[in-house]
Amino acid sequence: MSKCIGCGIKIQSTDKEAPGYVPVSATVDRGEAVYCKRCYDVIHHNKDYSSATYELFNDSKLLVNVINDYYQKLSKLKGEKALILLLIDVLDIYSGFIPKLSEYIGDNPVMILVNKTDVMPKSIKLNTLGEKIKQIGLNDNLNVRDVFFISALKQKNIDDIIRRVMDYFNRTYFRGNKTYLLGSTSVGKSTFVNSLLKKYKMIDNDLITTSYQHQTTLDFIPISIGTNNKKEECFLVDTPGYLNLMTATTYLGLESLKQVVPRTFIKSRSYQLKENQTMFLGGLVTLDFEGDVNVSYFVSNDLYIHRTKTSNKEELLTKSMYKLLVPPVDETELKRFGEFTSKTYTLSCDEEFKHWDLCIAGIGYVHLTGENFKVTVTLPRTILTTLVPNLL
Ligand SMILES: Nc1nc2c(ncn2[C@@H]2O[C@H](COP(=O)(O)OP(=O)(O)OP(=O)(O)O)[C@@H](O)[C@H]2O)c(=O)[nH]1
Ligand SMILES: [Mg+2]
Repeated sequence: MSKCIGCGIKIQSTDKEAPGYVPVSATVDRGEAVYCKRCYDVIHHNKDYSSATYELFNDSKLLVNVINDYYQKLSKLKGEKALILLLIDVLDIYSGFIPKLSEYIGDNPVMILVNKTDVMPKSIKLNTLGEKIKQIGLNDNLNVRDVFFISALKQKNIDDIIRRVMDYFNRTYFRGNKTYLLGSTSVGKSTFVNSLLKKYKMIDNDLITTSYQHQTTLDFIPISIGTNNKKEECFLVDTPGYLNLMTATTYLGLESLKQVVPRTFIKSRSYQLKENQTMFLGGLVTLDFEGDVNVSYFVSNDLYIHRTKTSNKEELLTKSMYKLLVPPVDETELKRFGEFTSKTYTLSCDEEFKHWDLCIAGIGYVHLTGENFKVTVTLPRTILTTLVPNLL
């Protein structure tokens, strides 16, 4: 049974609405790559298929099945000698690690590719981020060898990676001939494969289907990328994304994704706050400040930021939710996130802790400086927030 080259799913001709559908007339083997109807519709008509993901949040059994299915696919890697490229979104470094990954890949070497760096302002020191990211990987028992900062979309630093991959392949002790691209959904794995193939002139147009919607790649897609010094064929394998439940983007509809996922490089927005001010990131995150504090947001330029006196907060929330304060665009989207939670941090800056950075998974970074201040962060419980000193 052949597979769709766009998403990796097995081709079928019985259910028009299910992934993998190709009319019988088109399944005749002409030696060409076959795209299923879902991929065709996404590539040519930018079709919205996100309802499949959002239905999962109404049915916990379906959600568990999807997660189990992911690990079932990953279990093919158990015991295999391979090189792992783990993609992490630069706006999502803490939640981007796949839970329990080391149980599946053992001590195979891992190269971490921090993707989408094209959106980060030049002022951000990526080296400090790199050290943190390596440490998170090591703490997760991954055999992290290198951390690269890349842009799959803009083909930034792709050369360094392919050189390192071929280096692994050519070492005699490295017997496996597969490199697996792993990571959360929408982190840019398939974009990376397309970029690499285009850069080395193996293709002119994208081969694998990519989209800002989630769960685009549905099964493993092995791509031949050359031979090692024993003339064995080497494969780069694109894989389905892990459905990351700790990042905001997983729960957002297409309209909201356009506002939250940066499309161009981020222009940081800075505010000097005095006593008891509240700031909203759309209607998803509320930050209540006490004391004098300088705040800079490294989030999408299209994400609405609003500032008000804390005493006006509740009234504004009631009046402006789904209108001014978006996302969420409506109650259905809000409900996908489940309950909200608040956490208060009492912070000060000095010689040692020059500033603090709050990482909000999938949304970005909030950079805080002040002598003594408090910040209360209210957001959906499921979104991972991490506060670290001197990160950016
Ligand atoms: N700004 C920016 N966007 C990127 C980059 N790489 C990928 N994207 C965008 O991220 C979205 C997801 O990309 P995909 O390549 O489909 O992601 P994936 O990891 O294969 O996703 P799944 O197949 O769902 O697991 C698309 O809209 C891409 O254009 C990058 O380097 N920079
Ligand atoms: Mg993909």
